[in-house]
Amino acid sequence: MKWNWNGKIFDCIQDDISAQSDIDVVVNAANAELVTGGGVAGALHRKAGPELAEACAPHAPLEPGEVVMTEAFGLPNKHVIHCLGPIYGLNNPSDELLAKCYRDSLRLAEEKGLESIAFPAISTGTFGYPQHEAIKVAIPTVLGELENLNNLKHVRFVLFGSRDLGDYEDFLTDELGSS
Ligand code: AR6
Repeated sequence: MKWNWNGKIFDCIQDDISAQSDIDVVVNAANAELVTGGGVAGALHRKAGPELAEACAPHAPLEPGEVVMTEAFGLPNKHVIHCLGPIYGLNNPSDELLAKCYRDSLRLAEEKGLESIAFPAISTGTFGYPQHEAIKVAIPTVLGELENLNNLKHVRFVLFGSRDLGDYEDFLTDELGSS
């Protein structure tokens, strides 16, 4: 589904985050060492190739909530923003750290003059953040921050499962109305 809201475009789709060819910057749900892994990090590093890990190395280790940007190499995007989401119940306060990931990713993209960004559901896989709790942080944080930004015009949420997609669509419809 797709929404137009205050001159910005939001959409959410069920897809692979490493296949977003119409998007300037994709966000990686990274590990602290900024190396390949499972889930989102594995998909992005595999498609980008080994140069991505080389470009990441000087930035490691990340602290929970921290974000950094690199080139995208073999990915069909200009850049990758790597963020370390909180491990649910271990890195506290998890909601504030998760919000920081979304907010600082948007700010970094804006500073770079980028117009479109795609987010996965950060921390909701290996890091154990319940999806219905994470949505309540992710969407309001993005909507609130985007009002302050000029360059960024398009935000995409990329979900892996159909149930996750449905949850995002329901939440965005409640916030923004029918698409
Ligand atoms: N495209 C979009 N979403 C995906 C993809 C994909 N290719 N693969 C999984 N998801 P996770 P985290 C969904 O585990 O919880 C890694 O191993 C998945 O269903 O990738 O932040 C790293 O190395 C889930 O909803 O990220 C770290 O150690 C969401 O993306 C650790 O896991 C996030 O799942 C990071 O854990």
